[in-house]
Amino acid sequence: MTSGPAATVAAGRRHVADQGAQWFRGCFGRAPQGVWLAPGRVNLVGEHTDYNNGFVLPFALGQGVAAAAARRDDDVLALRTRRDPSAAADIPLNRLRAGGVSARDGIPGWARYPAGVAWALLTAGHPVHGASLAIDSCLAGGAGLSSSAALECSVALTLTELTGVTVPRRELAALARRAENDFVGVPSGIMDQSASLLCEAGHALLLDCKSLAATQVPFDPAGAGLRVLVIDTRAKHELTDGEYGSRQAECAEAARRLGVPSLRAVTGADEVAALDDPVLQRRARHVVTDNERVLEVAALLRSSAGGDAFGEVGGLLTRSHVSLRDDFEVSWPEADVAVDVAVAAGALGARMTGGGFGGSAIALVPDSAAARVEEQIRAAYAGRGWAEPGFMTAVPSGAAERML
Ligand code: GAF
Repeated sequence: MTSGPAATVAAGRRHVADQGAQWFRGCFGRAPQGVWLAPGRVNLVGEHTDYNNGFVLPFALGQGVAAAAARRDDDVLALRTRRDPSAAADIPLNRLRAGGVSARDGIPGWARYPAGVAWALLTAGHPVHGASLAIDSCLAGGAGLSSSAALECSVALTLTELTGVTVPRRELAALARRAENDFVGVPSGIMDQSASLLCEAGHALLLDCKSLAATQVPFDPAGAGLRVLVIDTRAKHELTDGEYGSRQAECAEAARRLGVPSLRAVTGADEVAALDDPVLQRRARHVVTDNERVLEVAALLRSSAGGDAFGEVGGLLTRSHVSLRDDFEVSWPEADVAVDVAVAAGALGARMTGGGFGGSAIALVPDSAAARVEEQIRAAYAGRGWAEPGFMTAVPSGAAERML
């Protein structure tokens, strides 16, 4: 029998898929035709760079969202979630076809994501059949681990496979993002959906968000006696609260004033000195330097498949956090404390991950220091009267897949 992190991930995914199938039977009184699971992600480095046409380096988690589903004859999308059984939605597909963005009115918050995916597929000219979907998840919501994109991607795969159409995964990622931007109304970039649909086990995904070229970069912390510790800071994160959108607007304004199509075109941090607004200068400096850090981390991982290079990788992660804290100003006190304490307790590096203002931090930690890092972060939180943080080891895992 195989053991180790990959086997644990496979067993965990199987468990949530089985649970989803059971939940489907309870909701709809029959067996599902299949169960599809899409993972959340951790972003190793490259934050707020995706919507600036830059570079990102996420990897897929073992944990994700499962959609158990079967076709229906009545052209209705019937949506249920085990997280909130009372928030059921039965949506006629012709309402989505005709209604565009206003079709979301009256649909419960969580169900806008799957409804938006059906809307995006239909709008792009792909057929969508009526279907019953029962959603289950082993990924914490609001922890900055991309549970929304996991939901979108599980539904995108479910609806296309149930209908028997093959949509290339990059196009599916773009459609899932469109659902989130134009139907749900959250202005996210392309990173999370790409990670959920394109990552490979044992790798991080180097994504050029301008050309959309995706390269698998070997990433095996366990092989080097390390782990990526995810610290759920318990500060809830929401992309809809306006700060994310205002950072996008500032980046667009900085690019406009620099006379470039996007901040991707700025290749040296000294070029941002031409901006006389100090806030725009800081925002741009973060984007330019984080793009550089992504390429440096990817090169280090490739050069020695991790091994000796992890010390340098750690340093780059911590510098990314400092840049997000001081220049981009999207970190939050619980993340800053987690990062400082992790590094002082023996982590090679640490940073917030995801959009910011709440959610999770990550730390690259030697196995021998993991217990100490956790203990000291716990103590630092308790000393400040904060809620106890959550910990898990993130295993670089494969993309969305059919489970049953
Ligand atoms: C969120 C968004 F959804 C991503 O597109 C990305 O911008 C990220 O924040 C910040 O790097 O996860």
